[in-house]
Amino acid sequence: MRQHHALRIQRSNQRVLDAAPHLRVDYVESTNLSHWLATSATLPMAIVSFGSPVPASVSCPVITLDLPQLGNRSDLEVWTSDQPVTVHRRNEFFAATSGEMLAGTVQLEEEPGEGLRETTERAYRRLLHHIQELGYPYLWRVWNFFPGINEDEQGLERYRQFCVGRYQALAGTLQGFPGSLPAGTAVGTRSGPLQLYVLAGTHPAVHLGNPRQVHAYEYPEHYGPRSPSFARATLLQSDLHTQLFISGTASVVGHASRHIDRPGEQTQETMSNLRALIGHAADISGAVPNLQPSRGTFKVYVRQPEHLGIIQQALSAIAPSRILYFQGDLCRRELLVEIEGVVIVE
Ligand code: 3EB
Repeated sequence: MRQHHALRIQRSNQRVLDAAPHLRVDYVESTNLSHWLATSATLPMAIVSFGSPVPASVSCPVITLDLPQLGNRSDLEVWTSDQPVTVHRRNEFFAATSGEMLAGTVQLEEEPGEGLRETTERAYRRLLHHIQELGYPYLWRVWNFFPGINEDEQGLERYRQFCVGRYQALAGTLQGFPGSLPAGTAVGTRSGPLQLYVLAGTHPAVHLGNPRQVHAYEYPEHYGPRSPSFARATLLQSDLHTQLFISGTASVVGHASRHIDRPGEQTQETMSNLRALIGHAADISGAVPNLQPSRGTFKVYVRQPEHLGIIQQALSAIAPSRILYFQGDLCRRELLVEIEGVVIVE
């Protein structure tokens, strides 16, 4: 377990602050962003937009995904820190650091004559290079977005091409691979470049498997020539609390997809997976499991917008303000719903 950080005196106002920064994830109605930031005690590290505009005055990395939000809402995902933030720009790489954590993004167009596999390998190599150079070599959480995820590219589905490129960049470079792989999400957008964004740190986090699932990085070859390089969740422990970053989680038990063509049942199975994962995380961190959604935030990717109602119904235990729904394509054709989140385990 990590030690508590030394207390630090801030000269300006003589307040005593803990030097360990804490990441907050909030969903903010897009028209309310300026007011929210102006009145927040925390500083922006990154903003994820699902199509709504972000004021140009925002100086942190902004990632805009062509991922339509469902349910007549227009939210931004806002990551903030309770400690000072510095931004770093390096061509295609843009990051913010705060103490021991980094939020960064690499966005690469797929060049003509280059396959998604090569673009992905290039993106990951650049990402690793830049985070290592800045002193934040440990991947804590990764998100991946690109269009046409289920389309064929030169005889292999684009998701599988992506998996090969990611594997090629990480397997030889990431110390401790595959046990050091972070929690991940990979979702298909309607359009846009390959977009990666990450949370990384100066020290390692703890990466977990799901007791109900095979590690994705040990999926049999049937699912693609290189298995997907991600953990089921990442635990970040600090003096304040323990945060569990949960990967995109679907109706997969063992390694098999369950409940083909049944969005309601897929959602229930996914919730069983989430409960098992959170219970496992609580065991490992010695905490009491708290799936009380009041302390968590969730994003739900829905393949077919007409399934929104039945999926929402299956998730009615989670407070609506803590859960966002998007139309996104998922990495197996038969998967209709995928849920990721950040939960406080205490
Ligand atoms: C699964 O369990 C669903 O390739 O990074 C979920 C989260 C999935 C992340 C990835 C894939 C990824 O296999 C698919």
